[in-house]
Amino acid sequence: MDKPTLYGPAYSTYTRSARLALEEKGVDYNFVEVDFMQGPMPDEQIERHPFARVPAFEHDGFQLYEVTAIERYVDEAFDGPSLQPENVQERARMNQIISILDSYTYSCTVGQLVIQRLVMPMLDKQPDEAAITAALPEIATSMSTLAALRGNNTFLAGNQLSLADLHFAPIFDYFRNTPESGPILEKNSGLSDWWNEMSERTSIQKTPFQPG
Ligand SMILES: N[C@@H](CCC(=O)N[C@@H](CS)C(=O)NCC(=O)O)C(=O)O
Repeated sequence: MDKPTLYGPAYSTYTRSARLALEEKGVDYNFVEVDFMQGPMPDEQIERHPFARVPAFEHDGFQLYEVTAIERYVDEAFDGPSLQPENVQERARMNQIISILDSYTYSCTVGQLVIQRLVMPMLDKQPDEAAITAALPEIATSMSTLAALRGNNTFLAGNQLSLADLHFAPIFDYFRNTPESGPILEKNSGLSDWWNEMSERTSIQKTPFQPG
């Protein structure tokens, strides 16, 4: 079988989630950087992903996009530790958390706060403070909900690492670097404990947001 290939920028949260799954499984893969920050989404990427998003994935001629589909494929197609719990309730919790992240958390946390607070200054643009203020209530709800669902477990869906952790970690890694995270994490210290555990993992350390 060929080595799989992942297409996307290192700075993308969803690309990093797919990389984390590949790293945790111990899969040897090609990583092709695709930039959409300095210009429009490249045509080659739109051929791979008709909705002009990242990441995209290819394995043995099989092409796939949508990050949760990629994560599950990686978990199921390759040897290595399972990233989806056997226990049906833990698996349902994992699926619930991934759905929360995609439906609510990503857009307010990355789409609003991170873009405005961290990315706009890098592009020499002013952050939209009103957009940040408007995003904060849903971010607070997201973080308190995720902390409560984790409870006293080591990981988000139980005591086994799962795709829920890999889906959230890149979002959290940006979030924790915004000043707005301080008061929210003070109230949800379980998420900081979770990150302390996650940040020790080789997969996290091997997938920095800056290509290198
Ligand atoms: N539903 C897609 C969402 C992917 C997505 O939104 N990726 C972001 C980067 S993390 C992106 O491509 N942004 C480019 C844009 O919105 O123009 C998936 O699950 O893969």
